[in-house]
Amino acid sequence: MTSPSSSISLTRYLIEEQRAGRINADLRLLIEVVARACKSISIAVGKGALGGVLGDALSAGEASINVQGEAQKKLDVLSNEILLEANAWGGHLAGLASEEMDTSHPIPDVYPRGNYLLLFDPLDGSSNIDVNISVGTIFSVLRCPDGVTRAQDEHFLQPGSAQVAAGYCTYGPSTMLVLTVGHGTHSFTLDREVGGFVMTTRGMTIPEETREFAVNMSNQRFWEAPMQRYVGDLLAGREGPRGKDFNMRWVASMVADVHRILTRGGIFSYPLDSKCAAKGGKLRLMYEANPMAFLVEQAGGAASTGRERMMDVAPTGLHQRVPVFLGSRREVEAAVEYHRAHDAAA
Ligand code: P6P
Repeated sequence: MTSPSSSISLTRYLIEEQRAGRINADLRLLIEVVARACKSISIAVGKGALGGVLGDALSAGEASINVQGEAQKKLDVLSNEILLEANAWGGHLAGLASEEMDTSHPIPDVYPRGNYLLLFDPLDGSSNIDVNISVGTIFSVLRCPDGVTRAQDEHFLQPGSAQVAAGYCTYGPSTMLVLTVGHGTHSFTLDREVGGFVMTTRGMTIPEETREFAVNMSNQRFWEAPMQRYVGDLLAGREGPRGKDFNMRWVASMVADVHRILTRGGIFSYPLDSKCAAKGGKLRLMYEANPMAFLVEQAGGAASTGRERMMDVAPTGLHQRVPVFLGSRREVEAAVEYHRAHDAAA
């Protein structure tokens, strides 16, 4: 059920979730802090060229390269710093992990620690920032294992099913926070005059069927055979085995593509290809695929590696990469079936 509710602020929603016993005070504080950090990132992103924050980050005059081997944008570094600073002193976290940092980041000893672990991609799709295309912040929340006071990397390696909250903030024509605490997926729009997030949709719901797919077609010749067949049948349209025509969208900003799918349906895929297979895929499990999988499943959709439910994957590394299929449930199931049939024949 999707119903516009413009009168409920994010704070009110979180207080009502706490009153209902679905979250505790520390998790409520954590989400409020992340939302406040996203407002600061939205302001920095929104300044564009006027803010002097476009282009590549430099370190000693050279392009700064992160643990992913990717050139960092100035806004990547700034967004990461905003999230680190915002979450340091609240006493709700035992540690943080970021796409932009090689290892997990402990809460400084001068501050109290809490029971949660926060993982994030501070500015996903940042290669689009210089051409003014929507980008976003993705975050995932796990419990810190009992008895652990100084979280290390291995404490973050929990399956997506262990997430207690997940969300993203998309910096587009409007700034929207999309959030789940395990009881539906809900969207909030930033009211810039008030300076707060206001609920836009309670209970986002992904249609089970779709006629729209999102994939980077330039990788087609590098895909595995089942992916070649699956997309080939999509492109064959109504004369082909699928019996209907499909449309394609690819923003190359996961937050923007997933937001469209949460809003009107579709399937998003970044499958294995021979270029990224050695790394396990392109997109990262812990702070891209898992939080998006949680949001999508809570909206009635599905998320898979093509061979395994995304949130069942047992992580082996903080920056582990995985193939991704997510969105309209019946379409994800169709894509998975192509992989199952291929593997069974092999
Ligand atoms: P490609 C952005 O760099 C990102 O991590 C995702 O946001 C996006 O879906 C994907 O990579 C785009 O990858 O190969 O199309 O540039």
